[in-house]
Amino acid sequence: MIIILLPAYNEEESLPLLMPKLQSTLTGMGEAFKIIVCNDGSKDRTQELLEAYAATMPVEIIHHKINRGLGESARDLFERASQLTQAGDVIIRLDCDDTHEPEFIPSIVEKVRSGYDVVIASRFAPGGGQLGVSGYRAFISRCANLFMKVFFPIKGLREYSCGFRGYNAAKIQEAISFFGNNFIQLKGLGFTCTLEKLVKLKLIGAKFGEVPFLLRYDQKQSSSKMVGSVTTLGYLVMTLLYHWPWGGWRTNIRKKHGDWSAANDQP
Ligand SMILES: Nc1nc2c(ncn2[C@@H]2O[C@H](COP(=O)(O)OP(=O)(O)OP(=O)(O)O)[C@@H](O)[C@H]2O)c(=O)[nH]1
Ligand SMILES: [Mg+2]
Repeated sequence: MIIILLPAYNEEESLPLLMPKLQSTLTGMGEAFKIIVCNDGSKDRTQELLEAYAATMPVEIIHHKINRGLGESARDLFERASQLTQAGDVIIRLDCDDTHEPEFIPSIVEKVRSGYDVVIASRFAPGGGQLGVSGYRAFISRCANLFMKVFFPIKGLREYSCGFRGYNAAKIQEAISFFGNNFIQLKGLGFTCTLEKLVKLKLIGAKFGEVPFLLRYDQKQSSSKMVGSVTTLGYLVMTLLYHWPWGGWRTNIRKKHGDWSAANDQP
């Protein structure tokens, strides 16, 4: 089975574009699928639209009355997915602002099934790229990825910040049972949770890979919800928590988790 996870906040313009593409791609793959959407206190017609899709597609809605942020939503989505999945299943998380094209899902699923625990849709892999991204934003994104590569090096990875990824469901179940409430710990710090998941999975010996991906920023309908200052603060907090010499994540979790692979800890 393929489980699709969508965090959604005020996405009434994008959902009518994304959902039909998701349906046709997933149906074409000839495998059972389920789409779990977290509608995080949207103030527009997101909930109404999702209820209409749920009548004709295998869509499950997690509804937060109040906007709780991407971290809380990711916690709910991944916990729900880990309850539903079995060994061999693949979890795909993508944005629903119509910049992540579902056409990349089959290559991600194939790579996960070939033995990778985390497969990232990568703008920086050969054959990848981005359309419609301003020079300034592309520069900021490059700097953020460079920062992540220096402080959280993961072998074979060039793309750290893109949320379009596939996960081996069994590894997510392992992560949730190992970390419990702390798999996604940094909740109130903007989009830091996207990097935290990678770091936590690295610490339990996950194998990482990438597939080339074209970010369609030219198709973006909704306004950006990324608050750069809060997310940057989150990255700094996480860097301290990870590298802190006395009981930081790196030393503590390495000690506790026998399978931690030093081979992952290289650029
Ligand atoms: N559940 C939830 N989802 C959110 C929240 N903020 C953003 N999202 C969703 O997370 C995804 C990423 O948000 P975006 O605004 O596209 O952020 P980004 O891709 O980092 O940057 P831009 O595309 O430039 O805006 C989208 O699917 C949003 O709907 C939130 O507070 N809660
Ligand atoms: Mg986006």
